[in-house]
Amino acid sequence: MPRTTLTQFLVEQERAAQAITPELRLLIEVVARACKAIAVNVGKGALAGVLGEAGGDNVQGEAQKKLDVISNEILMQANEWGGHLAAMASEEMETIHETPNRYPKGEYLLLFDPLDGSSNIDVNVSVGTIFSVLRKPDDGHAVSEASFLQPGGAQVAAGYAVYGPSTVLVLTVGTGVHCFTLDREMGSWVLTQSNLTIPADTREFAINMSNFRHWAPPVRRYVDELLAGRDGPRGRDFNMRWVASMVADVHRILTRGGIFMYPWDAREPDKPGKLRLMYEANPMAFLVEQAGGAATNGHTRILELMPTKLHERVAVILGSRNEVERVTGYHNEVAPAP
Ligand code: AHM
Ligand code: MG
Repeated sequence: MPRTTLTQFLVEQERAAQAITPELRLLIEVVARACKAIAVNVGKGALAGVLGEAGGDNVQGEAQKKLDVISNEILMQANEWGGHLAAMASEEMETIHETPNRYPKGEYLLLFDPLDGSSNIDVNVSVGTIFSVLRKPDDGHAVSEASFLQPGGAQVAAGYAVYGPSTVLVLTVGTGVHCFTLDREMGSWVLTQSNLTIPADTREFAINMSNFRHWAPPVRRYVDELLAGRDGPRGRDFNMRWVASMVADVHRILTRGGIFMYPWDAREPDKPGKLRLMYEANPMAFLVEQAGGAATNGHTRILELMPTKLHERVAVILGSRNEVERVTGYHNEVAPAP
């Protein structure tokens, strides 16, 4: 069987499915190439002196790791000259980065979390890159932060890479979810699974249980019922997994089902959640819905939320449809969607 590379796949999406423009194809190829470079750096670890803290904080007040900074640089440099982007935004940068005037400007906007799960870097557990692509609004205005403030439903492509035992790239352009594995010898992404589908039911959940006391009653109720197992109202046992890298947790769910939650909690009541809407929740919600799953903030589909700022946070509940609908129902019983 001949192998399908990412390039072939994208050309087919452009030609036959007419799902992408040549510019979007270039954009995705450039992001995928940057992910290869990040994989090389992550893989060298202590040998290249890339582990540990960078010595500063990002815009969210979180300590940056050296690899956060390196990954951000790789994605920025790879993307700014190709002529496909109007601007970029990143978890690691306070404001947007416009394509410099010395390069041609394109019609797309790229958002990314360059290295998600970075608390896992130093302990050699899977980390990854998450990205989301929007079109610059055709409103005659120069690109600005406001150009990025579009609901997740407007994404034209989204994906993530996981730097794990193998390096994978999972992608959607709105025609299902497809998984590519990096052939390290050839240096190419090879299609290894098409049309990933999340089963509607599951017996596996992912949540940071140490926050139990801070959760809202609907989340406590749901998790209590899971923990009660076959003696409780669900009448069956559930298993728990928590990698603390969203990329790895979502990849498991896209592979074999499950529910992932990082719900609102009372630690910082003014923040709706820990995870960021525009470059974590939106791309993952697009992928999960494309695979037949569901993604809400407890009340509303994530893809329908209108962002008000670039680094906005959001509660996230995603994965197997029947479980997500159950938790969302528990929230809406207590208080209907605002
Ligand atoms: P990061 O983007 O700074 O790495 O933070 C996001 C990560 C997610 O990958 C993961 O699901 C979550 O934070 C883990 O949080 P916690 O350490 O509270 O369990
Ligand atoms: Mg992250």
